[in-house]
Amino acid sequence: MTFSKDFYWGGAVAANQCEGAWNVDGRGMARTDVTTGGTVNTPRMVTFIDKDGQKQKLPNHGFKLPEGAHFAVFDDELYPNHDGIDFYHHYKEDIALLKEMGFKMFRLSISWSRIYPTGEETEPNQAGLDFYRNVFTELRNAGIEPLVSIWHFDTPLALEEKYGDWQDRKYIELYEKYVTTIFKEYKGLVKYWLTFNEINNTINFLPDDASDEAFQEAYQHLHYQFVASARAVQIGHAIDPDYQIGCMICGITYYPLTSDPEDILFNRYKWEKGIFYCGDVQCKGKYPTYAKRLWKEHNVELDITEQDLVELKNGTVDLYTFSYYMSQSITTHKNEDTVSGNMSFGVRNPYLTYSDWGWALDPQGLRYYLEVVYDRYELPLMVVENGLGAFDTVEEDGSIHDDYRIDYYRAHIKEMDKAIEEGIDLIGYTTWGCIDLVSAGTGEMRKRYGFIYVDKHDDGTGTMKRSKKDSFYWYKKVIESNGENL
Ligand code: BGP
Repeated sequence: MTFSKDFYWGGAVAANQCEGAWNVDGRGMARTDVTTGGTVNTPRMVTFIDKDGQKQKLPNHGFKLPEGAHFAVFDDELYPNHDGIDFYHHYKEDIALLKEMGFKMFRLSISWSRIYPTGEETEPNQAGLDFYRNVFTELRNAGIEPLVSIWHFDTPLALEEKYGDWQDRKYIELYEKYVTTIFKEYKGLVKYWLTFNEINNTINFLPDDASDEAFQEAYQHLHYQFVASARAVQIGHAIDPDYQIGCMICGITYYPLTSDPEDILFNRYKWEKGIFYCGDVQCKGKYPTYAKRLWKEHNVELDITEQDLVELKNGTVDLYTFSYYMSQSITTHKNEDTVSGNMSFGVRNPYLTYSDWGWALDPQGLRYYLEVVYDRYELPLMVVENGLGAFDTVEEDGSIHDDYRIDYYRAHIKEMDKAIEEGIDLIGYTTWGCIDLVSAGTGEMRKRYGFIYVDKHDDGTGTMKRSKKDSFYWYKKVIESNGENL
């Protein structure tokens, strides 16, 4: 095996999906707090009061608050994120379990609205700062390096209501204030930071036939996030030159379904729009040549200042990190053999099998992705999400035999091993949802990823008790043997 002795084995979670405690200790509401539960077949909804004072719900994906409306929580709806798995009150117990598995790194996110409840206060919320200080200290004491996502989909709700979804330049200075606070506060406790989780989702999950207006908003949203990210890198390095600050891209490996040159070109453009556009700006510090083509396609005209371009240039990231769950096959041909499930838009690849949620199981796609992005950026890489969302069965004696999950990880780790063997500088692997948590895409608990089971169910019941699945013992051995014992 090729993993270096200081390879960061670990796992990952996000505040909005695990913390719960959504309205305690001065935390403000976040965008994710107005999202109801869904299932693989029914979308998550966003709840709000319309301009006539009526209760309304609309699908989360592509949601835009209508004129004169404001967000609201309705008592008769279930909001799984409100409880999460109550990591807020269980973090000591959870970190002890991660330590037992031998974790070297734990990826988690800070909830912006715990630090600045509406995003616009001048002073941060002390209780929020204390919570993360306690968590990071607990991790350090357990010998686990924190990897901190600064934004994981949970913009303070007050900002979103006032300025839309990153549709205002004001966001840049508010994000700067937030990152300055946390970079100073956690100096010496945290070294690795990620500016925006899956930043490319904004453009990648927009359907090709969306309106010009939707594309205009998506590209503008991204531009403000790019500048905010670049400012964060500069601020972070000024506060602590040792800070390692990364981008985080939703990594999907796209394949052309046929050898028709139209498909080959379509596939190339898919990579450019969906994957490279964000990585290129964040790693190379400038918009790529093909950006002009992408903007022109939808008559996009962006608010970009000369100073913004300077910021992008000066704020390139130190690391390229990404999530990887699946590949997708795409074609320009009419093809009815599509895959249903959440976030899987592709046509069926006859050479692959699919998860219960319709995600293509493709470990080789991970190696392909690693090779492509390393060649392009030559930056240290981390796979910061990877995993199998599956139904788990608790046996009478409490055991959980999740061999399917073990097989999934084994196959992906083997491909990472090959990539390292080739010379790719892969420095870490944090598996997604190492403790069961609420699904971001569907809001379900039954879509479980963890090595650690949490007794929490989709109807809101459960004791929150933690228990170890078979994969817990397996991953412990993998880490102990530094990837030898698979
Ligand atoms: C990524 C997100 C995570 C996460 C994961 C799995 O898109 O960064 O927050 O949840 O996907 O997706 P899901 O929860 O829909 O299974």
